[in-house]
Amino acid sequence: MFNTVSMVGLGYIGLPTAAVLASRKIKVIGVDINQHAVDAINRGQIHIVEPELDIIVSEAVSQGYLRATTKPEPAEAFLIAVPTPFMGDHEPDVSFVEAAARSIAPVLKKGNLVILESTSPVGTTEQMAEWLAQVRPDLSFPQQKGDYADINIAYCPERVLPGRVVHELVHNDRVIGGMTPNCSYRAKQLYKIFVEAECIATNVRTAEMCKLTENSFRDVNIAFANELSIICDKLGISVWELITLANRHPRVNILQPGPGVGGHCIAVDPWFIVSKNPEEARLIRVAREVNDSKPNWVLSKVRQAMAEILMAHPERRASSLKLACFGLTFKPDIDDLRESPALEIAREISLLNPGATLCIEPNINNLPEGFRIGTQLCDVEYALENADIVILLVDHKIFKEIPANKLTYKTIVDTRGLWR
Ligand code: SAJ
Repeated sequence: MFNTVSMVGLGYIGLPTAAVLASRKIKVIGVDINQHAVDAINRGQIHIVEPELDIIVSEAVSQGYLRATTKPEPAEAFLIAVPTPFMGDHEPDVSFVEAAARSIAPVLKKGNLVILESTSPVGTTEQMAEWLAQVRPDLSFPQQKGDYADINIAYCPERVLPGRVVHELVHNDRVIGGMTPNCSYRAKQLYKIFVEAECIATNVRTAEMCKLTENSFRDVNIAFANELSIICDKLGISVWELITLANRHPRVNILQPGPGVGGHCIAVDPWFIVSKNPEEARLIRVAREVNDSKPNWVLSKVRQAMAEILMAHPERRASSLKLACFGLTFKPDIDDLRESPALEIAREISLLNPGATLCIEPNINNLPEGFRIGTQLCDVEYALENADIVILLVDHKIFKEIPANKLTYKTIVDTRGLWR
C-alpha cells in the first residue's frame, strides 16, 4: 500500500521513526533543514543519542531503504515531526510546522497522505491543511471535500520515552486522528507497517488534545509530589517515606518529587492547553508554576545549608565553602540537558557561591555555558573528597552506588531522596 514514505524532520522522533519504517523495507526519504544531520545519516551515522538507533540507521542506509535530503521529494505519504517550542510568553510556536507544510506542498500528488506527529495545540492539523490548500489550489483537501479529497490528512502524536524510543515506537498504542474516517483508515494502514500494538482511530482534535493531556497529567501529578515535598520539609516529615506509605493505598499512586520538571515535552506541552484556554486551565497552569518554581526552593535550601555551616564554624569564610552538584541532565542516565532544572540550579549555585563549585555529570564531557568561571566538572571521588555541601540533583545510577559512609560528614541537599 505504501512503498515510499517521506519523514520530514529527522530529530529525536523523526529519525527513529524513519529508521524503523525503513527496517520494514519501505523506501524512506528523510528530509531535514540541518545539512549536518542529513550528511551524517547518509553516511549511516546518527547525530542524536538514543540506544539501538545507530545500528538500525546504519543498516537501513546501507541496504538502500533510508536516504536523507534537505529538499522534499515526491512520496506516497509524508510524516511531519518538527519541533513545536513555545515563545517567551508561553505561546506555542508552530512556525516549523508551517515551514514543513509549505516545503512539501509543491511535491504533493493526488492520493497522498500527510500526517502531523509534532505535539501541537488543538487546531494545528486543520491549520496545516489550510496552508497546504493555499499553496496547492489544484488539489482538494479534507476540509473541502471530506472523504472524497485528493489528499488525506491526519494527526498522530508520538508518545515515546527518550531512552526507550526504538522499543516504544513499535510497542506503544497509537492514537490516530484523521480529518475524515478515510484519513484515519489510511493513517492506520501506514502505522500498522511497524506498530505491533493497537492503533486507535479518533478525530483530529481529540488526538491533538490526547497528547497534550498525557503530558499535562504527568506534570500535574509531579507538581502534587513537588508541593508535598515542600510541605513535608516544613513539617519535618520525610516526603519519601510519606509517599511510600501513601502509595500502599490501593487507589493512590503519587509520583516522585525532584528539583523541578525538565525536558522538551512535559515542561512545555501543558502551556499549549493553557494558552488556548487561559480561563479554564487553572489547575494545569498552577501545576506548571509549582514545577517551574521548584529550582528556586532548592536554591533556598542550599543557601540555608551554607548559612548553617558558617554559623557553626565562625572561623570559616564563605569563600572557603566547596559545593558539589551531582547531576546536570533533565533525568537520570541520559545526556540531554534541555530545560534541565538540575542545570539551572547548578548554574545559579556557581553564581551565588563565593567559593568553589564542582559539577559531577558522567554523561557529558564539557560544562555548558552560563557557569561562573572556574566551575569544575569532576568525578564522584574528587567531589566527595573535597565538598562541604553535596547537592543531589539527578538520580543517576552511579550516584545510587555511593556508599553511605562516604557521605557521613557532608551537609546534604538531596532533591531526589536517593541518599535518605
Ligand atoms: N519527573 C519527576 N518525578 C517523576 C517523574 C518525572 O520529577 O515522578 C521529572 C523528570 O525528572 C524529568 C521530567 O519529569 O525532569 C520529565 O521526565 P519524564 O520521564 O516524565 O518524561 P519525558 O519528558 O522524558 O517524556 C514524556 C513522556 N510522557 C509521559 O510519560 C506522559 C513520553 O511518553 C512522551 O512521549 C514525551 O514526554 C514526549 O515526547 O512528549
